[in-house]
Amino acid sequence: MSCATGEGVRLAAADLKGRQAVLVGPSGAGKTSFVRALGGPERLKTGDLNARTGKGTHTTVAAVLIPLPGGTAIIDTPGLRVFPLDHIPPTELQFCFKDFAGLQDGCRFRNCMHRNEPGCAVRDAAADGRLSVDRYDSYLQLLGELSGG
Ligand SMILES: Nc1nc2c(ncn2[C@@H]2O[C@H](COP(=O)(O)OP(=O)(O)O)[C@@H](O)[C@H]2O)c(=O)[nH]1
Ligand SMILES: [Mg+2]
Ligand SMILES: [Zn+2]
Repeated sequence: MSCATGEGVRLAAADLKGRQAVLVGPSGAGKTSFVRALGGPERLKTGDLNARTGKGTHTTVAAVLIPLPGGTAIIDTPGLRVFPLDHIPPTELQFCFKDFAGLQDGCRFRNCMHRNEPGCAVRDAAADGRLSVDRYDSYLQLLGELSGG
């Protein structure tokens, strides 16, 4: 859809009618423009396109709930460059990976972190294709970040 041409805006508005929705996405994606296109208040600030990058500039500073005509409520959020996960304890990160479910039961150690422990069923699953290697790598990378290294 495009807020500049109006293409798709009515379709999206119909989808949202009477519902409560949250807009998330990178800064400059056009979230606030979309809220305005739906009939949100003019005072909502949209960013000017950065002349160099052609991307929008960051203007929404906090999440705000905006009631719209027709019973729709929309929550506009500031564009997030990073989505912090540091509220997740490293030992619980594995449970955020739904495709790990059931695999953990096969690990030799009950408190296995699925890194380089012997007898790790999650690592085995990634090795023989039952688990996506990309997903396993994402897990290891996030785990490294959460463990501060
Ligand atoms: N070409 C084009 N520009 C858009 C569209 N939607 C938003 N913009 C422009 O992109 C910039 C950032 O928009 P904004 O709504 O502030 O993005 P936000 O950071 O996601 O809230 C502004 O200059 C908008 O005018 C669109 O559909 N097409
Ligand atoms: Mg915005
Ligand atoms: Zn394991």
